[in-house]
Amino acid sequence: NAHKSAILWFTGLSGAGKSTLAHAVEARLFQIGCRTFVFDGDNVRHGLCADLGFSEQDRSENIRRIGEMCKLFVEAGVIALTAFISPFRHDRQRVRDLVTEGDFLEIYCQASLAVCEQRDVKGLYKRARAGEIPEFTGVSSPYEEPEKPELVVDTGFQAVEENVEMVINLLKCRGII
Ligand code: GGZ
Repeated sequence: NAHKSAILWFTGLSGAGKSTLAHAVEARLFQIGCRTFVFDGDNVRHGLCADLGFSEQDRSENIRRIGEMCKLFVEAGVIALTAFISPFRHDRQRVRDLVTEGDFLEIYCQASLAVCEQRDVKGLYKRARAGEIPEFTGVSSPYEEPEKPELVVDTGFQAVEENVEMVINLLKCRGII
């Protein structure tokens, strides 16, 4: 199967559903024979970025390293999917500028803080509100919404499969698959 390589950059709050959507999209791409890889906190923050925390500086370095890694995967012909909060616009822009125009697709996983906080899958919002986790995104650290993302998906209320469809359509429109 001939397909182009690209970076699918999912951004949004903790609990917005970035990782879930990225893995669901990957499953669909795998079915049609695409080479893919998903980067998320589970495989990056415990290894490559284990030395980094959540200060603005550390988050920037986290995103910089992930961006450089994705660039290599793009060179290898892979569709790289990433699921990081990546709260700062300038960090996302820096990754965009690393690769050929059109290879970086920013996908905003939009879910309100209220919804994410209500889900609170890992109990982190509760701990953040209690002051146990400093600089928690949405609570005590900013999230800068994308201004011109390639796609906005409503991960607050829309079903995962419908959002997968939106992403797959984007990839078709852009000639990636
Ligand atoms: C935000 C934090 C924090 C703080 C730990 N702020 O829901 P999760 O658990 O699995 O996703 C969050 C993850 C965020 O890591 P990223 O590498 O995506 O962040 S960034 O792009 O900003 O570098 C959350 C957990 O780590 N976590 N402390 N203070 N999220």
